[in-house]
Amino acid sequence: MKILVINGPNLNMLGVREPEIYGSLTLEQIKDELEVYAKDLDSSIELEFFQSNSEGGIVDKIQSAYNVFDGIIINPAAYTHTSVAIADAIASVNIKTVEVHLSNIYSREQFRHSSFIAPKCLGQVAGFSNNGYKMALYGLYCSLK
Ligand code: CA2
Repeated sequence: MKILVINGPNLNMLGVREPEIYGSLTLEQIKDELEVYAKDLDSSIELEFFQSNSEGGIVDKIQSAYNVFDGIIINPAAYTHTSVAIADAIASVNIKTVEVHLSNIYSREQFRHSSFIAPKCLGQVAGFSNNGYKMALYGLYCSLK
C-alpha cells in the first residue's frame, strides 16, 4: 500500500516558531514518527513525503500520484482556505485522501473554519498536533485494506 504524505506552505518551519499552536516537533521528526507508526501498523505500507511552499508544486505532485499511490494524506496549510486548484487536483486523481491539521482550525480565526479541500476527502483530522498524521494513516489504512 503506497501512501503519499503532502505538506503545504511553511510547514518546513515547524519546530522553529509557534510551538504552542503547532507543537514542538520539526517536519522531519513528524516524518520519522510516522514511518515508525506505519511499519508497526503494516510492514507493507510505503510512505513518500513531499513538502512544497507553492500551490502549483502541490497540484503537480497530486497529479503525478495518479495510478501510483493508493492514498494521500495532506496538510494543505494556508491553501486549505483558498485553493480551488488543490481541491480540483484531488478530485481529478480519484485517490482516497485524508486532510490533516496540527491545530484545531475550528477554534481559531473565522477564515480558518472553511476548507476547500475537505469536501474532496474521505475525512479530516484537526487539533491533535503530530498525532493527527498517525490518526489519518490509520483511517486511510482501514478504508483501503
Ligand atoms: O493547523 C494546521 O496544520 C494548519 O494547516 C497550519 C497552517 C495554517 O495556515 C492552517 O490554517 C492550519 C499554517 C502552517 C504554518 O506553519 C508554521 C510553522 C512554524 C511556524 C509558523 C508557522
